[in-house]
Amino acid sequence: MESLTLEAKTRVQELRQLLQQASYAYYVLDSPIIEDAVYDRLYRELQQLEIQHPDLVSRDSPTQRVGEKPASQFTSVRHNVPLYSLENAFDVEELQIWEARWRRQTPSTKEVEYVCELKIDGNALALTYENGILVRGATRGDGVTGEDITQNVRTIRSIPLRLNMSGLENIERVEVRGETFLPLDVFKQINADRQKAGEQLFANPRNATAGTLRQLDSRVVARRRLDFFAYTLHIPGMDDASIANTQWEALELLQNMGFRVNPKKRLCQSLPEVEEYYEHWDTERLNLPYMTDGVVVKLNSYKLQEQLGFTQKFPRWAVALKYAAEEAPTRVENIAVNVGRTGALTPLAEMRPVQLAGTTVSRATLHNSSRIAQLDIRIGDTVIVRKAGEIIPEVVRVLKELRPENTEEFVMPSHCPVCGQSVVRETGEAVTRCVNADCAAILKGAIEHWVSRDALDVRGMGEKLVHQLVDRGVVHSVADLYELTSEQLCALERMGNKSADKLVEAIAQSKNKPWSRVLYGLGIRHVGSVNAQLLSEKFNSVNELSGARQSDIEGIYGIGAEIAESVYQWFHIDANQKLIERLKAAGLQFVGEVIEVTSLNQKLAGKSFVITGTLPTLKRDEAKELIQSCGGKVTDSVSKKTDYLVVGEDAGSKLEKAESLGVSQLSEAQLLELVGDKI
Ligand code: 1X8
Repeated sequence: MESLTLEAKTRVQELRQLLQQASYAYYVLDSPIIEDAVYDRLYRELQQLEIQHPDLVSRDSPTQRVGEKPASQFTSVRHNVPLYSLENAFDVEELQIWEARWRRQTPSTKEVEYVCELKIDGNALALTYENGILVRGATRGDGVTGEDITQNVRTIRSIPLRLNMSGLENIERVEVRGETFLPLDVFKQINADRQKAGEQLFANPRNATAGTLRQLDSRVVARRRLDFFAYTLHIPGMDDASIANTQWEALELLQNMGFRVNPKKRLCQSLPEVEEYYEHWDTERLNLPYMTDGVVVKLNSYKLQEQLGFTQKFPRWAVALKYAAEEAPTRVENIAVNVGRTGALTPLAEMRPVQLAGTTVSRATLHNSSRIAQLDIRIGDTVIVRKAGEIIPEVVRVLKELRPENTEEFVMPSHCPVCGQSVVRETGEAVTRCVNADCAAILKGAIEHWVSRDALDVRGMGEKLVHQLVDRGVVHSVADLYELTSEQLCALERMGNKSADKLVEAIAQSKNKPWSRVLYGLGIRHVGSVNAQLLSEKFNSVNELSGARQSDIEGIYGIGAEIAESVYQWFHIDANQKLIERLKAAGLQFVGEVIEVTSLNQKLAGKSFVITGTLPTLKRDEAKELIQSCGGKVTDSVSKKTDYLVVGEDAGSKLEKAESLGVSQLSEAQLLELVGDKI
């Protein structure tokens, strides 16, 4: 028995070490060293041993991350070192004022170094380690006291349960501060699940993180995949120069101890360099898989930090340089209804204009009536609007505390606001549609799509012009475009002889566009440019596609049942067949060019690729063309069917997705090697 226990003990230690290394490689370094399945097997072996030998269970065992039964409440804890908040600067000018101020305080200081780090939009955590073991995790609270959420913190995979203390063996206590956050894809998934379950949605990832941290049931927390970046290290006696002299060194130390430190940090030698960093990340941060709301600028030297000290609220040696808000409150003055190309009725909030991320916003999409009901948005409400990247602004939530008495609920109209015909909402669908093929709104949308860049690319045919043509009854179908004369166009507002001639020419030019573009231009539901390409390759003419069975269409790699059904049905509507006949007569391309095997190099045949990030030499289109010319397929999103992810600089969420699915990655150089002598 004795020796059996000893054997078990050795094995347990071995397993823990291996699992800990594997999990560090996976969660902190982003570079797995063993297969998931192998990890699972070793993990289960450890779990079994711990069940058989309960005395061997220890706090730092990888099995202790799964969460425990619900706590009844959290207890308050006083922080060993208070957590300060940061003073905000909202532009470069305020940053300069900040520098001038600290310089006045230490007039003899000349050249300095600044550490720039991204300001993660999450929740601060204070972690305490004793003899290298995590003993406490607490929320920031008011900075002096927070809540003990150790059980929950243990479930965060990128927080080490045991630190690498080599070189720090004599240190008893370590305090680490950092930001915990939900990656954007996890946030979206959580909200999608909540929507399905009819639960209230989280307004943003930070609220979702806060909500998760305050979960009393740490098993729920464990499922939510929180992540963590460490940024501050406190060691009693830290001023001992043998440990660290600067913030930059502290970040390195944190990394060596086993923490994830945000890799986008930069050591700057002057304020203009800081400004450059701030401007660079203003746009680049939108490609990151997590939310950031500014840049934290710190004086690198601990000695200087100590000299400057703290005000009542903030350290004088650091500042948060924030980006323009992407969320703002405003009031809904009306809810209008827009009718799109597919006939979908989209409610639009018309709001009091508000500054958002540098632009004025006065309208936001409300998506559909279920979403309005779910958020309970009424005309007269004060709402929070958000703009994320290039996406159209949207309403995130209602400030119900500010709701006046006379608000008005929105009712989806029973008739199309454009053509007046009855609208349809199919059971199980969120969308209400106008199904009148002659509806002016649908026609306008269809023409705008037809002339758009990725379709027939008719230059000079903008939205205003299309509206005039439809409103004046000059055009009733995209086919009518090909009968337009210069004289007809001249009669329109702001249209001279010359531009009219040019436009007629541009329309004529579109007849040379290939069959795949024509197919895309038809605007069949679910047929975007990628699917149009796939379909046009399989069916070399409209006649072939039109005569295909639904199962033939669905047989194409990358085309699912929903798409196939939509295509099949579209071609079985009389009006659509008539449209094709007219467009054929006008001279548009409904037959593909015979695809010669331009390259005997079909090394990528049957392989599916996704491209992400900026490649060192090839433009994205060039890489795509190269892959296609070698028989490979390029799609926009990573799935289990993806064979390779071609990765460039600053790759975003696609890379994470690929990693989680175990999709192979290629650099540009590896791609070029794969296609060999092709170029
Ligand atoms: C808050 C944050 C800091 C950092 C990143 N994200 C934050 N939200 C950082 O220093 N890298 S520092 C900080 C604070 O001191 N309140």
